[in-house]
Amino acid sequence: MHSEVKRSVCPYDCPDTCGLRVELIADKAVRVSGDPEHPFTRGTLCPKMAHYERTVYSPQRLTQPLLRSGEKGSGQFRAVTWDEAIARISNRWKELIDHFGAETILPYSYAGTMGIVQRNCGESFFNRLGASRLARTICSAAKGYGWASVMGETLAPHPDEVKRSDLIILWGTNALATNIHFVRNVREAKKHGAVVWLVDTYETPTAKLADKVLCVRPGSDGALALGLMHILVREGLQDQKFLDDYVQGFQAFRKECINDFSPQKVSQITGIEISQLEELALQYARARAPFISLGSGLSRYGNGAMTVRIITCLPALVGAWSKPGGGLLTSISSKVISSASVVREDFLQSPTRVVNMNQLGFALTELTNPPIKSLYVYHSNPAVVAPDQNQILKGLRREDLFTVVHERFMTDTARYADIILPATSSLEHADLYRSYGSYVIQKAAAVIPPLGAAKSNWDVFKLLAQSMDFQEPYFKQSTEDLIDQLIESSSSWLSQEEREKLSEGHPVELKLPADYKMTFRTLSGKIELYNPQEPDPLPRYIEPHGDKAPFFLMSSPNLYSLNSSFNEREDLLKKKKTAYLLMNVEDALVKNLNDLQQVLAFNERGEVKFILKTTTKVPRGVVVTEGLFWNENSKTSSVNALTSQRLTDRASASTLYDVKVDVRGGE
Ligand SMILES: Nc1nc2c(c(=O)[nH]1)N[C@H]1C(S)=C(S)[C@@H](COP(=O)(O)OP(=O)(O)OC[C@H]3O[C@@H](n4cnc5c(=O)[nH]c(N)nc54)[C@H](O)[C@@H]3O)O[C@H]1N2
Ligand SMILES: Nc1nc2c(c(=O)[nH]1)N[C@H]1C(S)=C(S)[C@@H](COP(=O)(O)OP(=O)(O)OC[C@H]3O[C@@H](n4cnc5c(=O)[nH]c(N)nc54)[C@H](O)[C@@H]3O)O[C@H]1N2
Ligand code: SF4
Ligand SMILES: [Mo]
Repeated sequence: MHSEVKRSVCPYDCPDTCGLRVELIADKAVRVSGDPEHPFTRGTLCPKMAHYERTVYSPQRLTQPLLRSGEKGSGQFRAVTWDEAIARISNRWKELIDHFGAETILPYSYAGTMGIVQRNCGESFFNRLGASRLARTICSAAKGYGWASVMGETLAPHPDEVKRSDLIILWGTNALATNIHFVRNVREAKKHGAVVWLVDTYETPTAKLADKVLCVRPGSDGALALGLMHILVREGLQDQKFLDDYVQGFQAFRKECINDFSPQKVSQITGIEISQLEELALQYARARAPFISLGSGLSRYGNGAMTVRIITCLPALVGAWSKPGGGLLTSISSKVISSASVVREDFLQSPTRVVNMNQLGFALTELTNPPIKSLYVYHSNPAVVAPDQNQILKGLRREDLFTVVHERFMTDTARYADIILPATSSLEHADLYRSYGSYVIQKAAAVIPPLGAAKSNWDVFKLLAQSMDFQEPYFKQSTEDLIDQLIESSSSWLSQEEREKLSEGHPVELKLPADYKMTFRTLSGKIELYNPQEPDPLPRYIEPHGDKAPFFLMSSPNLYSLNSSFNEREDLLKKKKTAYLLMNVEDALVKNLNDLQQVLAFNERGEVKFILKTTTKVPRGVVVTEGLFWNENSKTSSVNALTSQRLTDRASASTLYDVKVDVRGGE
């Protein structure tokens, strides 16, 4: 039979944003592969997306609107038409708005799809409605804040820069699982002799890539960075010319921030041997072009923003920015395409209440004036991914909470819905994608028709707008119209020809100015070790929150899933196996626990079953689990039954790794 190939883009929350080739036979996607013409990902995909068609055509896909017919959470539903589902939602919302005001409605969304339109279009609808707003800070807000407090809006280094580095620090990033195309660049640098250090809380799978591994005590990386800077300044290895010309506040920083972070003190705080501190500091200072790739893990602590702020000072001390191959890459947030035209802040009649997404449990059970009476969840699975699961589930069980979930699958969140709306997969709707790991932008058209009655996020908001009697012509536009406006808004960055290429679905890479790495977009025009805009103008080490329990709990990503996505896939679940808890062999001995026995990790918030794996790759006092499971397939709570709703020092982000537990054997 005749087959054709169309381009698409991976929609998931992953820095790589791979270009896809979708092979179609009679409107059916039969094979998904990498697009060799994509400038960054160049034709390879991760194991999750290599069979994306299995997700798209999964027998578990939701294909029609459903109305709850049993107890909340029982998973019993009956099919209804779209007309009935939408009418029920808008009627209920109108009643609730009359009684409580529109802020009684809380939208909850995050990153099921990273497409600019489908990810953000709900904001325009809820702004117009006057609903509560959601602070979408679960992932990397503190990391972004820490970077910006030193570098402002300076453009991040291109990911190819690392190929020319001779000393690479992979800092709090399990890149072999989460950023595989960047790893390819690191491998290339290694071929040319680069030395790779990994700084993490345990020997992650990425340790395979590293020449040296430093296991740091969770939440103490700020002290580590201060210690490294102390040593290199003690040795007089700072780049004084660079500091004089391009950096604000080095003398004050030297005197007040790094002076008393001696190797002895830092070793005590971080658990790292003095000799290792000295070795890394000297290698970093003497490298021709040192490069740091900074992950988000270390920013998800009570001191997360400050930790990132301190680490971001490091390259300035050695003038890494002026060297081809040097710098620090945390995240690429190109301002080339703004989402303003789909967020429509101008629809807000007055500033509405903001609810933090990391405190959903609190919002559903304790918030008043007005209480949350309706929750609308789309492209997120808060019952599994958000902290303090038990309090969230308590909220979701409330009989008086009207919950609507727009989803592709029967997730743990969807189980608690009063109404479920079926969502399209990325092959069934159009969008425009920018990446946070490269400077490539790409549009993807819909390449197959929607499965069953599934609809895209924007198409549902259009129906809701009509049913809520919104008159704005804005809500009559097609997804294509919105994409065209976004592309148009990039005219100061992209030429006419580039915009045409983009409209036709080709990947387009932003051309960076030759001096972009040395153009510091801060208020002072310099790198701001001293930042007078900050409540504390100089960075200082602060401690993480911690808990009163013996083990720090790391819940890191897994190669075979992405947050709670891909749990629908039998093939990937088989590889992911089960929820293991990795523990140091000596800790297990002291606790009288055996390899592969069932254990319970617990703290004051909850308890979760795991299969114990004893190992020497995890230091004492730390336990690790990799990947999130649906409660339904793991038959236990999500690891987030243990995490807390506490927020970071700045930017109100999550503190998902700043949590301690105890462990015991048992059913
Ligand atoms: N303990 C712990 N918790 C974590 C993390 C961790 O490392 N440890 N990681 C955190 C991080 S970094 C993040 S970013 C968050 C992520 O949290 P979420 O953004 O909630 O991510 P997912 O679990 O992938 O859930 C996305 C859901 O969106 C659905 N979906 C996909 N496409 C569409 C669409 O087009 N429309 C609609 N309506 N639905 C769609 C998918 O089926 C999926 O169920 O989780 C956080 N939670
Ligand atoms: N396969 C796969 N890919 C993914 C995801 C996934 O779940 N699976 N998630 C996606 C998402 S939403 C995101 S945000 C990105 C995240 O990608 P990155 O931000 O690059 O971070 P991760 O690779 O998640 O790794 C976080 C690491 O931080 C470590 N860590 C925790 N606490 C500390 C600490 O105090 N100090 C140090 N030094 N390290 C610490 C953890 O052990 C873990 O190895 O990856 C994306 N890609
Ligand atoms: S999840 Fe990441 S690595 Fe995998 S295909 Fe998507 S963008 Fe590429
Ligand atoms: Mo994330």
